[in-house]
Amino acid sequence: MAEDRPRYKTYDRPAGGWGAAAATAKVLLQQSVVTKGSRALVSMNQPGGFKCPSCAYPDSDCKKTLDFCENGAKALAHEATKFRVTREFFAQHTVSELMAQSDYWLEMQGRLTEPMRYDAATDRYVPCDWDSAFALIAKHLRALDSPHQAEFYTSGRTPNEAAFLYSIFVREFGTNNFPDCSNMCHEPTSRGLPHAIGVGKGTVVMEDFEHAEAIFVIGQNTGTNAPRMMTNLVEARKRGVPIVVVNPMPERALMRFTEPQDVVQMAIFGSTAIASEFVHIGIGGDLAFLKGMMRALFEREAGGEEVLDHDFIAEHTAGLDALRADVMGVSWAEIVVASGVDEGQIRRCADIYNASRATMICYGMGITQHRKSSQLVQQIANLLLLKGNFGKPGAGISPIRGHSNVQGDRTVGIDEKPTPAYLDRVRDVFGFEPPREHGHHTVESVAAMLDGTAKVFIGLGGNFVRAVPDTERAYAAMRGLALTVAITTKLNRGHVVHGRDALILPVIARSEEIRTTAGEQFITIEDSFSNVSASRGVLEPASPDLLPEVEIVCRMARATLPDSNVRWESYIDDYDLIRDQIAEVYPAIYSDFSERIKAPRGFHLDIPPRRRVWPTPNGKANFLVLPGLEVNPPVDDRAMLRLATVRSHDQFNTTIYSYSDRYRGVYNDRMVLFMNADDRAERGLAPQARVAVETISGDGVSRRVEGLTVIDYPMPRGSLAGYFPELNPLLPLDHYDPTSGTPAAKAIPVLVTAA
Ligand SMILES: Nc1nc2c(c(=O)[nH]1)N[C@H]1C(S)=C(S)[C@@H](COP(=O)(O)OP(=O)(O)OC[C@H]3O[C@@H](n4cnc5c(=O)[nH]c(N)nc54)[C@H](O)[C@@H]3O)O[C@H]1N2
Ligand SMILES: Nc1nc2c(c(=O)[nH]1)N[C@H]1C(S)=C(S)[C@@H](COP(=O)(O)OP(=O)(O)OC[C@H]3O[C@@H](n4cnc5c(=O)[nH]c(N)nc54)[C@H](O)[C@@H]3O)O[C@H]1N2
Ligand SMILES: [Mo]
Repeated sequence: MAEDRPRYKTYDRPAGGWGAAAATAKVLLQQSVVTKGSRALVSMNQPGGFKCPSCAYPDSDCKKTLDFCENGAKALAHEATKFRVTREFFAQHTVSELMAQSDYWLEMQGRLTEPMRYDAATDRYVPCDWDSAFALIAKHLRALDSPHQAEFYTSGRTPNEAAFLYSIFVREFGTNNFPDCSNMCHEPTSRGLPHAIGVGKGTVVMEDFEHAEAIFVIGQNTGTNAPRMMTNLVEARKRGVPIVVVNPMPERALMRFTEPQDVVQMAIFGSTAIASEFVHIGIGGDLAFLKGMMRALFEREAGGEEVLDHDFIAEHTAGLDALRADVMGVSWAEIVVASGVDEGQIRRCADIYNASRATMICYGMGITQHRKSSQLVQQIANLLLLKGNFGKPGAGISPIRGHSNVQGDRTVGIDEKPTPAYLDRVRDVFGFEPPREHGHHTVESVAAMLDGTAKVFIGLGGNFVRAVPDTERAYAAMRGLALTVAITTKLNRGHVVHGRDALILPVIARSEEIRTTAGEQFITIEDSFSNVSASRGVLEPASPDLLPEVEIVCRMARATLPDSNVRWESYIDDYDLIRDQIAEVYPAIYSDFSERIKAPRGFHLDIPPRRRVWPTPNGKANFLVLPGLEVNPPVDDRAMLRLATVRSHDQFNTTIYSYSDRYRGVYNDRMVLFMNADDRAERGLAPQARVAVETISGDGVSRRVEGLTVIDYPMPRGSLAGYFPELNPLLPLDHYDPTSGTPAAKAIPVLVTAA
């Protein structure tokens, strides 16, 4: 069909608007859930309803009757889909056949319906009752020589209640091996920021948008990955607030946007220009850009102007002199080369920052996925501290998280490096001695599988094997395991790349009701702005044989730890009892959890820097130095290009909704490479040439992806972009930020050659 042919064409309309409305209608139709889906959307992100399963952006606090975006609607439609993966489906397809299918095809088969076990004799998944599934898990776990031979992954859609119990189960079992999707995502925020301001979370709340006088959006594709934030940006622009966008890709929604919920703007085909300043940064150029801005401020101070907040600095901070010496030690010429941005523009951005009495800096994966990401996050904090941009309305740091509960999972115990104080609480509350040695993060867990130490993998949500780096090695790693368990809603690669024994355990999804013998239960999540709120599904579960994640965790624990004194059975029925335990383990932030959660919009977890209290060892906010201008090791090859692996507008991480990426003008193709036309021509490549990409790495492993089409795109020279997860085979496992363990998925050194 001509419709399905790849097409590449500039998208010159504003993002959002009628295009978004049409896409919402289309996906409901495609999943055959127009009535059911529309009914569910009315309850999404409303008090008494359920939380969007897509991103972690908070609900609007104004009384919107509809509070969802195009991409939330896609997530919901794919969850509420009428299609089902049944035992007949598995009887019809061997696992080898399923392996040959695309990620898109696997996703489109629909919701999983009953527990299944891999049968090697027939190379098929066969039905398996829940009790036998838990018995199989227990058998494998109890057979290990050491609890550290098992890896317990969590993906960020898991609610607080299930994540908390999982962390208790795994610690009672005896390990801190908690590889987590956060390890690939905002871990640099969690590990880097505490040294600067004492917490590893953002410090802004929704109302800060109303008071901000300048907003920076760095390395984040807002219109696609946190679309509800566009409402805040549109409102800010209408108030005349300058918005500085720093990105190697001129993302459409950050240039021009039509608010789909603004009736007037929709009717008159109006739109709002978002970026008042677009900084076309080279990949990895952010450190130099931030230092350039700080240098401009220091120069003005040296010239006699008062631009820094001296009272704030004197009372609340330490380390300014060392920072100034470091920043003044790099020349403008070096800054311009390393950032790819001219001096005039950096100074202009510094002027915008200087003129604002309250600045917010929001950032995403463009900051966190480099080799020195944790320290790069600290440089953002430096810039904010210079003008006292913490603890006042409209100001602060705002990591825009990914998964809807990725932040909450970490708060309630999913942490491979738990603090001694937390472990003492667990011991006192639950009466067992938790392991003290640190466990594996995601990259370490893959390494442990490769070297044969790890034998069992349990995935609470997610699609681990497709999300991690080094696809081929990751597949080999999974296949070497004795048991893999996928606790999931939809079919994905992690089910077909599996261990010798394998289980698929299907769960009740976010939009669906949870009923237990004690009545209807709700779960809770924590959003990007640290609000904790309740989520109650409204739809009938996709199948009668699904279990809630809480029950799966409890029954896994009960089967594995028959002598446990933890009251697993009671938690299955009554989720308030779980919240009471969370309150006991975290009295400082979660006291009275069961009561406070009754407020229609939940409650906010205390973030001390909002009160200008800094839980750091010296009790101050610290200016921290990262010498030099590079966040990725230099590569001695003049033909090298830096590749960022990014999301399209039509995917949720490894879930592919369609092959198109409307705002970047790509239709029916994901095997593309966004490239500067001069970089292309320099390599003797014709427009839309077919190319191969190869990673430059010193480890002797060949990493190559073929069959990509080059698209001339406004990328800075030397910077390339392409899609995750198709390009994960190019990302070496050891190419990560050592402080956080986060793979440098935005900065893969590669060569591009004709195919
Ligand atoms: N619809 C939808 N929503 C999602 C997701 C999804 O897949 N689909 N995923 C969720 C998850 S888990 C996450 S973590 C978030 C991710 O949301 P984002 O943080 O927006 O993630 P990416 O799409 O990976 O791209 C980040 C942006 O960084 C830019 N970039 C690349 N390299 C650099 C650099 O060196 N410097 C700068 N300044 N920018 C750079 C890219 O051009 C891109 O615009 O979204 C969440 N929300
Ligand atoms: N190259 C490269 N790699 C990356 C990234 C990148 O930008 N570039 N981004 C990284 C980031 S930020 C992240 S967060 C990770 C994502 O890694 P993951 O979180 O592991 O991956 P997802 O694709 O979000 O997982 C999708 C699967 O989750 C299951 N699922 C959906 N809803 C539910 C639910 O309610 N409960 C349960 N139990 N299961 C559910 C479904 O079966 C679905 O197939 O990928 C990382 N990998
Ligand atoms: Mo993420």
